[in-house]
Amino acid sequence: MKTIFSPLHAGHAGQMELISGGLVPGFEKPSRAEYIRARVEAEKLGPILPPAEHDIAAARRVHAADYIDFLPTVWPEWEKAGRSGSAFGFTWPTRGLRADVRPKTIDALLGYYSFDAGASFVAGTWTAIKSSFDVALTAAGLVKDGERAAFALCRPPGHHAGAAFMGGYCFINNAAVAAQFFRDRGAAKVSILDVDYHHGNGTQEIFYARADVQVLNLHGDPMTEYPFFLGHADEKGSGDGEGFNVNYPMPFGTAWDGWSASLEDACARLEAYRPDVVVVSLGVDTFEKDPISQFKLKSEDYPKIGRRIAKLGLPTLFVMEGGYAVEEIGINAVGVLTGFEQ
Ligand code: Q9C
Ligand code: ZN
Repeated sequence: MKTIFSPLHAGHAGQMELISGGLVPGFEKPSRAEYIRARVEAEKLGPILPPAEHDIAAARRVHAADYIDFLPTVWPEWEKAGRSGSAFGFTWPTRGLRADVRPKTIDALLGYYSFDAGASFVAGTWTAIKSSFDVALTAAGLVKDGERAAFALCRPPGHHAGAAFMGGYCFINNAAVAAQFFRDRGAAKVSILDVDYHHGNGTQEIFYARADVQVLNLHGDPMTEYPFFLGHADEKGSGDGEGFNVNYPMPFGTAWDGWSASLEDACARLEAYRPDVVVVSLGVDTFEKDPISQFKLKSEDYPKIGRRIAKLGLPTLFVMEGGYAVEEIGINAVGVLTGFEQ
């Protein structure tokens, strides 16, 4: 299959994140995408092509217009305020506070448009976000035009970004944008299968009240795992969307046996839904050596994931999400793709 990749991701570098009592260099770093790109080449998965530029209007189909307009202003406003380092918020409108009044300073706006301090900006961040969006839409275009599958090597990732919030290393929800792109170009139904270790809270929020996009999420139980405040099994969709959101929270230590049982159930739900196309939010932070995760999948498990997804027999877009054991991220992500092609 073809891989779409942009070198512009590399400008999103050196950003800091808040974790375990300190400010540390972000785990979501450029080498992640470079390891994957190198492995695509080594495994001869197929050609690696640059993205075509797409109108940002496609992002407004799933995100609030004011949120999308805000993103390119962050770094310039941060510099105007005399700041350097990483731009992130430190105050959030939680229960009992006013989330309905849009504030006016950069510090307040960063809090207003995020749910954590995990999506910080540096000088090259907006360019990288836009390139990741272009990567997703270019790969989606290949699948729309008849390719069996394509790989959007997105960086930064997207599944924690909601209609009007960023967080968890995510700014624009690339998988959601791609799903909407398929809907806008003739697909009646789309399924998003999110296999990243963390719950895709942004994807769930975007499609929660919709029946035309089924969202299936396999992840660490939010009772004890980030992003904590969404992803429980009783979240099944609302209104028209009732029954079209499915969560599979799993405990720390889950290995292939438990994880693949959830995958099997999710695939059965997906087959019953009969979508025209599948978008896979492909995170490989389920890996046993991932530095921020608690599942126990092994490198030999990833091709099995790909084979099971291939058995669905549907056009498939793979969108890169998380995965932080940089040595093995390429082996595991490309393992899913080569397994799919077997
Ligand atoms: N102790 C993605 O995989 N920090 N985002 C978690 C865990 C944020 C993950 C801290 C993790 C975000 C796309
Ligand atoms: Zn993740």
